[in-house]
Amino acid sequence: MKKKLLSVVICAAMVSTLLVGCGGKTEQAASNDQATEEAKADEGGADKGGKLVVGFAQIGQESGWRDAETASIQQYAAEHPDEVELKFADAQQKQENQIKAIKSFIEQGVDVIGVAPVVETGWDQVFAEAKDAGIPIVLVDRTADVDEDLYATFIGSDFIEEGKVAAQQMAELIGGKGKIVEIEGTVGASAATDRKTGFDEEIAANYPDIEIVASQTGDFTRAQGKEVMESFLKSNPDIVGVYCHNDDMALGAIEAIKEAGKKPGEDIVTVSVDGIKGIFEAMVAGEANCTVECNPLLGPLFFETAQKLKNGEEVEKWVKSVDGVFTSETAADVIDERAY
Ligand code: GZL
Repeated sequence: MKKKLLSVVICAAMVSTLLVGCGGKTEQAASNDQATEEAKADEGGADKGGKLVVGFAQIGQESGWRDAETASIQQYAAEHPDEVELKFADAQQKQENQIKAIKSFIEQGVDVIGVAPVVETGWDQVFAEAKDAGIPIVLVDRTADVDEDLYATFIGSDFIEEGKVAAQQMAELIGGKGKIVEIEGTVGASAATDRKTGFDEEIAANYPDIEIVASQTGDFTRAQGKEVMESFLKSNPDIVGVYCHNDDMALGAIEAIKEAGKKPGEDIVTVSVDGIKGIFEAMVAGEANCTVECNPLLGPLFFETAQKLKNGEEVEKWVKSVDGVFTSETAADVIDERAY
């Protein structure tokens, strides 16, 4: 239907040009020519009509953070219907579904493709297809292990820094000594790999009396975070802290700690990443201790960046999010102003 509309617009523009006759063209005819040329430039592509048409291949709904990011992207599109058209795909945590979505966006001839790569590897071919089609790829909230010329930019946080800050917070909470455990994010995801690197290297370099006695993936979900913590508590009854690569897993770990008859936030302190509302509620309740923020509200930045790319403007290779750190000391003061 949209393609038909586009061809009608092109025909109408051409007919009006012809009606003016072969002599000097009126201003209207000239502007119709321009419209025809622009429409032709878009021929075979999505119905753009000057609109920014983007495809976004989202990972899924594994965490509160992910839901907040999805809402931010969809809300921006809903609030700017005359400027942007969003084609959104939820991959249910499967890379093959993200790849299928990207291929479909390429066939539809979108202007820009956004993707939150569920894992770092396996993207070279489909990104090369997008490049061959002249469609820039924007990596959002996770990076991919590909040549830099296969994507336009990465919009997201510094996960290594997040891990380093989490280690410093943990050390402060346990007085620089004791046995702790680590619950990792999705295996192969840049956010997990780098948060682990940042944390483990900081502990090894500066806190010789802190021992990470166990580390295992909880796949960024609350349910798996609880399961992993249950097993950790059985095999390590003397741990004093748990570091989780996201708040959802920390909330699961807190449930497990309580069911084991211990006090989360006191007997076992918690440090996690994201800054979702649920962890602020746990900190206010005294059951969690610290969250390192990772801003998910990337919708506006994503569309602004996509528009720059459509306009042929240069963009930074890494558009870094600005993140804060929040503890149980200040949680009650800020919880009401939290946007996610
Ligand atoms: C971080 C993002 C991570 C969040 C998790 O940019 O990729 O994925 O920290 C989410 O909550 O699952």
